Amino acid sequence: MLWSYFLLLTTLNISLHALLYPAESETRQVKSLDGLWHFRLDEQGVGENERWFAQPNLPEPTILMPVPSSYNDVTQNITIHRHIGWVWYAKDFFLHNTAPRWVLRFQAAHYEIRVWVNGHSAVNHSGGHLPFEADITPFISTNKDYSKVHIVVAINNTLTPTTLPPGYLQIHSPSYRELQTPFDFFNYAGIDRSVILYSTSTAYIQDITIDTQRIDYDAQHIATSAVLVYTVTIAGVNPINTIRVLIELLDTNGMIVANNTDSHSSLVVTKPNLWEPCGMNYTHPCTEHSYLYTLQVTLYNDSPQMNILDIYRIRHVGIRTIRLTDSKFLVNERPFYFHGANAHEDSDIRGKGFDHVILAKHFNLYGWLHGNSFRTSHYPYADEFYEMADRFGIAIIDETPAVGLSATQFVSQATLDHHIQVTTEMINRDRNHPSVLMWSLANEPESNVPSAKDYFSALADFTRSIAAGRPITYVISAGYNNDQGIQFFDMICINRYFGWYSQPGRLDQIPNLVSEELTNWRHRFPNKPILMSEYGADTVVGLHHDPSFMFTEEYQKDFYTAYHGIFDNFSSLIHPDTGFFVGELPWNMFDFATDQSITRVGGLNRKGLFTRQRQPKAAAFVIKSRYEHLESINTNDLCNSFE
Ligand code: BDP
Repeated sequence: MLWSYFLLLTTLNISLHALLYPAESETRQVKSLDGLWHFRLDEQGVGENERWFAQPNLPEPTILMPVPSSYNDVTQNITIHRHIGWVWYAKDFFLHNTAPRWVLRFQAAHYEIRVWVNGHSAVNHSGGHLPFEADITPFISTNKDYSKVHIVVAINNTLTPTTLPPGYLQIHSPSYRELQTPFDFFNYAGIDRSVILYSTSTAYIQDITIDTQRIDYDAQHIATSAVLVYTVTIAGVNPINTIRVLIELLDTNGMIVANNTDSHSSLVVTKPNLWEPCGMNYTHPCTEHSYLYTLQVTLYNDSPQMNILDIYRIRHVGIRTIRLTDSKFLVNERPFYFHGANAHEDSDIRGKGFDHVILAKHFNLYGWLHGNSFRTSHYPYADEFYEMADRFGIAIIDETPAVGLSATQFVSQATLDHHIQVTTEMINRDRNHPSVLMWSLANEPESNVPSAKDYFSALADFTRSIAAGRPITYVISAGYNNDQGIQFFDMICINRYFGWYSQPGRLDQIPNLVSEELTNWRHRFPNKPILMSEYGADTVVGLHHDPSFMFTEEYQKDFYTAYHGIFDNFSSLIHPDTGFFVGELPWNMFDFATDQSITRVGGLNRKGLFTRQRQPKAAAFVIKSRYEHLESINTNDLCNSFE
């Protein structure tokens, strides 16, 4: 069956608007609802029938639970750790009636969510990892100076064959229920990102998109001008011609470098400062900042007074282009080489809970490692990661939560619908971040089965129409000769574990196997650049053996070194004329939590270059010195070859 994505779009009611990050301005107030919330399990799943949302307090027993955080590892209670099903959260606060419109925003919660405000159903959402919000103005009293607000949230972490990621509930006995997850990370749940209340005026800026359309260069490859195209969407006003809009682009000194008064048009910037990815010899180190402009959008009343109604600023506008040739990944028309590491949102106690300490450490460690890129394996991360990546010039491959797809999913219309929905939500949220260089639509699907062909063809067709100038890919574990879907995508990203899952202990086998693998993929797809999107070995910190044995720090070092020589043979950086290999992303930057199993000692995947506490293993120093070397490779002489 050939899926018709046009039909899907019309029938699906996909939200085509981004949810602008809640930012304070002269016209917008932002209030954090983070902190301790009341929390309880609902093991029998009775809360909704018993109308817990309509009661002044959740029925006891409740405990206090931090938000944001996954709830699983905060207590000493194994029942909470491994709970499958509904949990409830509640919080009370006062809201001063200082604005005409209040929006309650969840940066993410996992997985199925219902929200009530003062007893009214405010919003339902399916899927972790992406924001959702509700205008709660109708539910708060406006006849006083303040309102008392009672929020109740019910969350169910049960994954099903049609959720993303999928999951399979096994009921072995009434006391032994198990959620089988076809992916290798713990299914953390709860309100794991911030909860925010923000205000807008009645007429407000609903959405902004901004993309670099072109950059012109002089003979020295210095940018002489750039054209940015943008769209501003306005809501809450009728008729629209009573409103005026002013769009201004500000440099880092706050000087206006371009402006316009159309809601959908372009900005021309002369002598632009480009956003550059870090860690290339022609750019900056990953500890220093890339150039970011601010886009300021102001909404006025079309009256002689020109009253300001709303102001919104995007502070991370980067001027840069992306283009793929058949063998290179070009950023600003220069070859870019991904040398970073994959990660997970994962840390002690918090699980997948967002935390500024973990965020700052994340980027400090990429800076230390000279790591210029990461993939948001295996789901979109918190917005703050993208803002930091924009700032430092760290490249992101932004990934949907479609991990663990098998033949069952490829024949499910519900899965495809949800995959399209989640891809749309991710692109809408992240498209204005210059750091996002590529969309990855799935990790290791069972793409060798025949039904994968139509599924990925439909998904690629749909995504191309909204890709905002980025190439699209998915990450492959299937073989070069049997993958059915990547033909519809732009880049080949392969995960390979020679010397670990295959040929265990045989480091000597790695070079030939890697070489054969890259050659075979190239032979089948001579027009698509190739990236090693995962490779790695579990390593117990402090375990040593000479000669190197699996799980020791020596083995992890030797494992990586065995791959690197071959990468260099095919590198598009080292061999500008013949190379087609555009990057390497070890698995993983940090040890991370998984289900308990006989292959995961202490419930951790230990392939981190760093421990879960962010301390380096010996291999981190090997990777660091390799990346310092890659960063020093002179590509200046290449800069004009692609114009
Ligand atoms: C890869 C998966 C990744 C796993 C890794 C591993 O993409 O999610 O964590 O294997 O087993 O195949 O370490």
